[in-house]
Amino acid sequence: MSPVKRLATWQLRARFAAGLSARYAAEVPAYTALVKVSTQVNADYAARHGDADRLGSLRRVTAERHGAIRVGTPAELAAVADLFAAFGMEPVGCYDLRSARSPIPVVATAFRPIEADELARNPFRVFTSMLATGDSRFFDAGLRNRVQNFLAQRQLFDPALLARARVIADDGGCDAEEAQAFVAGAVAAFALSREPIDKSWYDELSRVSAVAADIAGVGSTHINHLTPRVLDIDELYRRMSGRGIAMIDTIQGPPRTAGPAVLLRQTSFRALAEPRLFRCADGRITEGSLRVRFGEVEARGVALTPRGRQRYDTAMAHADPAAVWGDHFPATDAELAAQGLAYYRGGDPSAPIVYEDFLPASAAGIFRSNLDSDGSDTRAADAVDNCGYDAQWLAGAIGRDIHDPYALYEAQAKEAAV
Ligand code: OOG
Ligand code: NI
Repeated sequence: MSPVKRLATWQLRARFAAGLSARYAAEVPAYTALVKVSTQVNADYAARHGDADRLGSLRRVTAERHGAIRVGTPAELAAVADLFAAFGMEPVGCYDLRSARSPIPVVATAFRPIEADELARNPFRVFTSMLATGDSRFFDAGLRNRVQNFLAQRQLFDPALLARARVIADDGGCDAEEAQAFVAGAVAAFALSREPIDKSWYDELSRVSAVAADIAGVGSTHINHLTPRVLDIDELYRRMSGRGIAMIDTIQGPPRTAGPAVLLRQTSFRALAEPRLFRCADGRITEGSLRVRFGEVEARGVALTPRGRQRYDTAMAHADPAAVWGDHFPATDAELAAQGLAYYRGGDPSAPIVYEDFLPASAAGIFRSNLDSDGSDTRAADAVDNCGYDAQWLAGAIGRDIHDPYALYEAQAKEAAV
């Protein structure tokens, strides 16, 4: 008997990311253009820069994606955690987007691999937001009840898929012949639903917040964007604009500077409205459209220490961060390392540790720039938070540790440079 071929979780993760990408490409044409332009930008950059792989191999960067999903309850988030564990993706960090300058009623974490070798094999990550139904600045008691009842009745994942995921996570992989059905089931769970949407319910939630409607106005969750990584995001922005694709006004995150790239820069564009079915109050089904999916691209730099992050926040609080950047950041990796501002493997300035996480201000900006309407969310800006969502709460709610990103970078920095 020939030995059964086994696939490790990282191989399942790579297939999962590729499967989601293939499906998204089939459904969102602008994504196909984005991936094509990103691949060209990366190849051109690598041809011109001998050190193009200082932030990861070209193979890793070209395959690299992050996705985003949104769920409604701690139970749904726990189910997501079970599913993603089968792909070697664990929750890292807590992002409270209610405290953004223009608040969004979600708290979020990012599921991703946490070990350096796992990241190098395939770094697929998914920014996962949960609706903050406990926040009375957005949801009064009556609406909260109705939202929670609605959410309690839906099922985002087939229980058999989750059961399978738990076994795979425990075993660290599965047989190749099982893998295909498992990955296909996971990919299908994040497809945009064709089920008719209850129009009056969706509209009512939209008046509270477009995010609330996107999460709790429908019966399923979906990947709302899938983001390739580029080595030169300014060039990508120019080329996409040149193709007539209207990008948002800015590149979010740190400004372009002459020194080492830090953290994460991102920009996005709105996808086209897609046809959807609606069920009206009289039971009639009508055809309408919603714009819920979009395109985004990112460039990653070195991870900053808490000290570096403080400098970053100070620079970003300035009206023109690029103008004051040099007051806060030195111009070389050697100085960033010497001043303890950024992480390097074994302290070696030629071995930057890539920032693998997200930025709350950019995330909130991306949410906002891609939602129809939505003045109403700003109501939370000046009211007091009363419901105590934080990393500890989130960990308790899903029954798993939420990794502290700084602890992960510290651990990598202690490893010897290779
Ligand atoms: C998530 C937005 C956050 C990012 O790249 O910062 C995000 C969402 O729109 O659901 O993906
Ligand atoms: Ni994103």
